[in-house]
Amino acid sequence: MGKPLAAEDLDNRVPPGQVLTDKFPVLSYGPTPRFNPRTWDFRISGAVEEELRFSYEEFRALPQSTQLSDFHCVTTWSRLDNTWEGVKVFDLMKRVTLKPEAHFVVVECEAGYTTNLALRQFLDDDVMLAHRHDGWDLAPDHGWPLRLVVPKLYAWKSAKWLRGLRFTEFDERGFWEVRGYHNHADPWREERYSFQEDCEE
Ligand SMILES: Nc1nc2c(c(=O)[nH]1)N[C@H]1C(S)=C(S)[C@@H](COP(=O)(O)O)O[C@H]1N2
Ligand SMILES: [Mo]
Repeated sequence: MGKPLAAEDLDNRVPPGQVLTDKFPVLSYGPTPRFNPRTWDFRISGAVEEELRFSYEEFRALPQSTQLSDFHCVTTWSRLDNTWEGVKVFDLMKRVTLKPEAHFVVVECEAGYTTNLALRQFLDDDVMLAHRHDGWDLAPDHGWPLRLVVPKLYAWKSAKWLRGLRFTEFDERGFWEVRGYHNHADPWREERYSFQEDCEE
């Protein structure tokens, strides 16, 4: 990383209980899937007026953006100032007409990994479908060819190896959210574990 951050900046950037790293650890449940550009597609389904399917070429032709953001894993490492390149959710959603009952999204990945977000979190202007990180194509272990980046939430919501989005009326907990992790995952509130949800109003 570049120059060291001043202490007051660090307080604003590093959520409670997190430790900084310059490395980029790999956290995956299960093996890294193989990517085949001829069979890969990206599907938008559920509570939408028209379901959509993008081939790999069609997806790569979507408008590209670059964004800088921080990344916080619930296992307590945080990596600041990641440069992500890809498609902003804001731009992708110009192609999608949601039905009025769409309130949540299930993010669908290779091998059955999923994660869930409320629409308000998903449509935030820093959420992105990224294919590059810090000037390089994503490494296979980091989600090549496409991953979600949700900077404001713990990183298990930043799903790797994306294949689609399914919009829903009701909230459906994802892979880690049914295995003891918090449904909302706000690192600033240390929303780590699902048992904490019982103490909230
Ligand atoms: N498909 C999929 N996405 C995933 C995971 C996973 O196991 N499978 N792990 C999550 C977790 S717990 C974290 S911390 C981040 C880690 O991303 P990285 O391996 O690129 O650092 O990816 C998230 N996205
Ligand atoms: Mo994680």
